[in-house]
Amino acid sequence: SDEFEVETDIITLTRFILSTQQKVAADATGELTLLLNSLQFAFKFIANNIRKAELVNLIGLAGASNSTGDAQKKLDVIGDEIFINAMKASGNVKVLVSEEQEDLIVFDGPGNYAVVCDPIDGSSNIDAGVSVGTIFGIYKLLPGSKGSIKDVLRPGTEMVAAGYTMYGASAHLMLTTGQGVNGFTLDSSLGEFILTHPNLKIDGDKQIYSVNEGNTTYWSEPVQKFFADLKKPQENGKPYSARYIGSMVADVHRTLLYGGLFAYPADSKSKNGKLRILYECFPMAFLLEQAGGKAVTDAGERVLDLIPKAIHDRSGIWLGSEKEINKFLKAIGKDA
Ligand code: AHM
Ligand code: MG
Repeated sequence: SDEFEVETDIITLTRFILSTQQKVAADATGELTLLLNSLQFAFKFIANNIRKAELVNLIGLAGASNSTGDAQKKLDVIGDEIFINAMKASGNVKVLVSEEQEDLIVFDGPGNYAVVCDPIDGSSNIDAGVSVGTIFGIYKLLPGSKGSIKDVLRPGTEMVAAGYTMYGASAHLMLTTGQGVNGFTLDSSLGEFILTHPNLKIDGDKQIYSVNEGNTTYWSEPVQKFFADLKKPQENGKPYSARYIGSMVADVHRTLLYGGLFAYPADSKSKNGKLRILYECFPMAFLLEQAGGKAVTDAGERVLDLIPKAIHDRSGIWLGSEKEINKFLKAIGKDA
């Protein structure tokens, strides 16, 4: 009621999914709804562990060990286990690809979906308290499939849903099922993700670039020139601002909210780029496009059109507002 300034009709993720379910053609059976529900449990569980981990690490640094003297499990291992267990328990996932697992996992039991994920992306940042996140994408199994690698070695255009959860001051979930992007924030006291960014569209007018400039010497000449030019005064008389967190989720999150461009190009050191096609590039490209932006490869091809040959394949990636990506396309001589 207004009297107490309390919003009493909030839209939780569960409510949102249930109310949009009918509109998602890929989810005529409601199975995707159940799967998204299992996913949100994994996100809450990981968020909870990340919050605790910082303290556990600090205690560890002070020379204490836990009661049994065991070394604490690393957070990427915990995140991976949480994710695998949640997907297995959902009963709707047949195939799982995780950055932490060399091979894909095919679960016994039922399931019509394949999930690809990076359970804790940016984990090298974690001890400094910098945001990390879980990136995920979902495919429906191919017709008649009992679950195989073919279900995931497909173009990103065939994903039915994708997104990420960023574990920052609060946990933020950005989700697309192909009908725009919706953002949710975890209210820890309620234990619910609340719709906070409905139908999010990327801002096209911010001059921000986000790239690891420490790699400049490894970049191709056009890439070096492209970024050098952003540092010169632009039409508005000002050069671009540089922002690089080094956690893809956090850098993409800022790009979605503030605009600009994020890139991890291939270079002479990482010949195929660094970021993984299936569970890093595809979900982010899907989100960006659904928010009105673009995501392309170093050659200027649409990222979602790539077809990975192996589950951990990599690609160079450029993503951001349409305006920024068109600028890059122009710079490499490709028509937007
Ligand atoms: P990870 O999956 O091993 O954590 O690596 C991926 C991360 C991304 O989050 C980030 O965009 C990139 O690596 C940063 O790499 P670099 O340190 O080379 O700039
Ligand atoms: Mg990663």
